[in-house]
Amino acid sequence: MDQQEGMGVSRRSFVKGSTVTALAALAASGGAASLFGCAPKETAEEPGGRSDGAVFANEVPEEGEVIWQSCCHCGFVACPIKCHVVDGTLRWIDNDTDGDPEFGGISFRPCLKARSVRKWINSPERLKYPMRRTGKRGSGEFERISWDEALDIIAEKWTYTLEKYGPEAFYNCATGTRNYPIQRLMHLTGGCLGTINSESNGQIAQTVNYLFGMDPKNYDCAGGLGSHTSAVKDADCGIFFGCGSGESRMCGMGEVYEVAKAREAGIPIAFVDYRLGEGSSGNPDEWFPIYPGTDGALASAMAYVIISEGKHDKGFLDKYAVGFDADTMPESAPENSSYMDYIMGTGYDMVPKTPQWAAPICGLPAERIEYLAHFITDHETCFITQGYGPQRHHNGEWNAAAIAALPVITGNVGRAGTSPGLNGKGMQMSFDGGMWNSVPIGENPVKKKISISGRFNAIDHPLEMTALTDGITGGDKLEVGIKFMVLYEAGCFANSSSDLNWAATILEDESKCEFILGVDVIMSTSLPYCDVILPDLMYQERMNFVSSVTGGSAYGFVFGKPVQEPQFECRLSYDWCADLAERLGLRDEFTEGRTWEEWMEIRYEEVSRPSAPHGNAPSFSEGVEMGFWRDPEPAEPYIALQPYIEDPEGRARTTPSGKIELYSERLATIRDTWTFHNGDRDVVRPVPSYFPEIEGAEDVNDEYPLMFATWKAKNQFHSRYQVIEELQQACRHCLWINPLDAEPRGIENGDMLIVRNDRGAVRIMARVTPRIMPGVVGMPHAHRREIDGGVDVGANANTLTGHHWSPISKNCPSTGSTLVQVEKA
Ligand SMILES: Nc1nc2c(c(=O)[nH]1)N[C@H]1C(S)=C(S)[C@@H](COP(=O)(O)OP(=O)(O)OC[C@H]3O[C@@H](n4cnc5c(=O)[nH]c(N)nc54)[C@H](O)[C@@H]3O)O[C@H]1N2
Ligand SMILES: Nc1nc2c(c(=O)[nH]1)N[C@H]1C(S)=C(S)[C@@H](COP(=O)(O)OP(=O)(O)OC[C@H]3O[C@@H](n4cnc5c(=O)[nH]c(N)nc54)[C@H](O)[C@@H]3O)O[C@H]1N2
Ligand SMILES: [Mo]
Repeated sequence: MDQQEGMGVSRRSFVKGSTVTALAALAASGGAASLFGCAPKETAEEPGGRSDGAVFANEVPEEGEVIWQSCCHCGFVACPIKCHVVDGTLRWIDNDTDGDPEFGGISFRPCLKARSVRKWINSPERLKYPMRRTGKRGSGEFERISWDEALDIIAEKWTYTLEKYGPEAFYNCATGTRNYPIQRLMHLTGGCLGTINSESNGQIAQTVNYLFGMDPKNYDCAGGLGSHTSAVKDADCGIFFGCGSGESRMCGMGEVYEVAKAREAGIPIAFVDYRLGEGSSGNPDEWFPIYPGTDGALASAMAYVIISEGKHDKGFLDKYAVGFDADTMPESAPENSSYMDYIMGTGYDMVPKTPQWAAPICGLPAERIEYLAHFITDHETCFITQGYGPQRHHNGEWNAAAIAALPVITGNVGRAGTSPGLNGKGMQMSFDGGMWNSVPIGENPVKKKISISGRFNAIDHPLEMTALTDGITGGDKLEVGIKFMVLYEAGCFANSSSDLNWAATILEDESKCEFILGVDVIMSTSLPYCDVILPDLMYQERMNFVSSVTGGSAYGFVFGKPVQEPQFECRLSYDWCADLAERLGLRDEFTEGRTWEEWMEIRYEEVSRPSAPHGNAPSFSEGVEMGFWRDPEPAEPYIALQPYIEDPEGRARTTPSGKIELYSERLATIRDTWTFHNGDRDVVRPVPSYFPEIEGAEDVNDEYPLMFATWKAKNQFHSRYQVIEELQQACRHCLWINPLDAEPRGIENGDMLIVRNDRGAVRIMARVTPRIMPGVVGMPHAHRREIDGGVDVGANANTLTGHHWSPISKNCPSTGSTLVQVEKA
């Protein structure tokens, strides 16, 4: 595939723009360096492609200077990479080859993405200069400006917005953590509208809150995190619901390794997913396919089998939980409203949740549902966990809760070999709001927060948004919409949002969000909607201290030093934020007289070093000298809720009852007081249960007969690494479709398809495979959106996904809750 074609953002639309065309022509004539990747590469590759310093497999590479860095990408995983720098350029990347025998001699092995980051850092696609938009929003027409000009514009818009609309009009649209320098500056000028939940785990975080109680300090449940996956080694069996760790935690010492070790030791493991992904290493015997969004039905039916056979752990439930049956109901609860009433059909909808009830809903035969229930009860200890797939749905809170109820009713909680049905994680040390360190962001004077999926709503119709309708926290309603938005390392308009054609109409209207600043490293799909663009350094080009390593049982710290000097006019964001702070009269308050490196040291010594479990972490200066420090003492896996199980009074949960709440009075209040967007399709119950998602298994129809779902591709991290052509070739962006669905449509492997619904259409290649259930089609998310004749020929999944908020967290489903039709292009 031609790289120019593949990377297209908008290469086509950029080149249309007159300014850019002129600049591209200039660059082509050899006159000027290109602004970004729309113009030929400065140093053209020679035939054989070696001018960029590539090291070939059979060459003995020049050692150069070794600088440790980390990949920093897979969520709670950050693989160390050993960078070899020759003549000031990152030339090749090695992994940690000093594997400690304690860890079976296996090193911290990064996947191919991390090892090829050289191609990204040195990519001609990199943003090079600050730019100002010259055409309409979305047109992709920009002109180069100086840093001074860019910062002057930003400062002027900042002051204007603050004076005209106040701090609530500011919004930092960043994925996951927001511990960025720009956030600190916003807090210093009066604050900004905040965000609750994340696109990663917003729904399960709410489930955890109501079921187990958030424990922000101890963090054992915050964000939907269960025990370390390595705890599976002490289990007799395991069930993984929608865990894509074979793709999403690929590190050599990560979760995949932990699961593989457990299997080698003979621990049987079942995977529940609508597709046979790498998580189950392609072993179909362990695959339990169910329709997307129906985990709640499956788990409820498993609970029915367990309870009707008397295999639930009544002693555990009476001691540690409320609401399982009439014996532990809170006073406010009406009769017949326990979890058991829901499951046995003696309350709520009066339907017994038998395997026969669930089978047609989730598509798994009743015998297989019984098998899974017995799989838990026939074993002494079952490690029950879920990835983030099941919860990223319109009914996601309920899928997550119904799964998490299974370990609770069987007493598989808080002891060796268990996880409370929540997402696993790897060893890591305290990270204070982000896995990599940054400056402290301080307190946000604005207390109001919107759900992360509410940002387009808060641009479009903010004054309609209230606490009881839209889950605003920290206030009753919004007073003003988002007027000044920063997309800092955020694919806000592509990956982390849904229904992009709708979102585009909102961003195109300049009277709504008046100023959008984009800070990125390449021309992402979102940047054409920005008014000013700033080129950032990549992680590996800055001091980058990371306190989490593999996702498995091994861990350490990477004290990354910049591998290269900044290229072109790319700048460290802390530095330009300080210059911006100066224009706003706040330089000293912003920097407190410190450099970025000094902040790193302070944050390490104050926050991270003390959190190392064996108290043996090196000092910052020692660490920088070493580059990479691993804890020589192997750590025992962390078991979620263990403190509570061992000391239920002393370490009570943060729920109102202090216990695990299978019946939640707080949820009953939400049900009774909130107004829901989706009428009776938005169900809130005080007990873990199932309800059908919008555009889910129960809504398929003649027009849109296929469920559409998405996952994380192993060759990219969301949209990141897409600039590396080889990774894209190794794992093509395809629509998985079962032969039973392909055949009647005349579709064969490799055919180009159109996937469409009322929201949009994408063009993508067919991958006909029995590894996806009939009735479901799917593809990795986060490909570049590129509209051509009304069709997204880049095939970004979110051109198709619906903006159906889940009832409690008001998060968008994005992973599923979408129906489509598929035809040959
Ligand atoms: N290679 C790579 N790794 C990544 C990322 C990446 O983009 N690329 N992203 C990182 C980030 S930010 C995150 S949040 C994590 C997420 O990592 P995971 O928790 O693994 O999340 P997903 O891949 O979204 O979904 C996991 C699995 O759930 C399945 N699934 C989807 N819907 C359902 C459902 O309703 N029921 C069931 N049973 N299964 C379902 C999907 O097919 C997928 O196999 O990954 C991180 N790691
Ligand atoms: N359909 C569907 N949608 C989903 C999901 C799904 O499973 N399915 N998953 C959701 C999840 S879990 C997540 S976390 C979101 C992720 O969504 P995003 O966070 O929007 O995805 P990324 O592609 O990681 O985008 C971040 C941007 O950061 C830029 N970037 C990379 N490195 C740097 C850097 O060093 N500095 C700066 N300034 N910028 C940088 C990238 O070029 C990119 O434009 O997507 C969500 N959306
Ligand atoms: Mo995520």
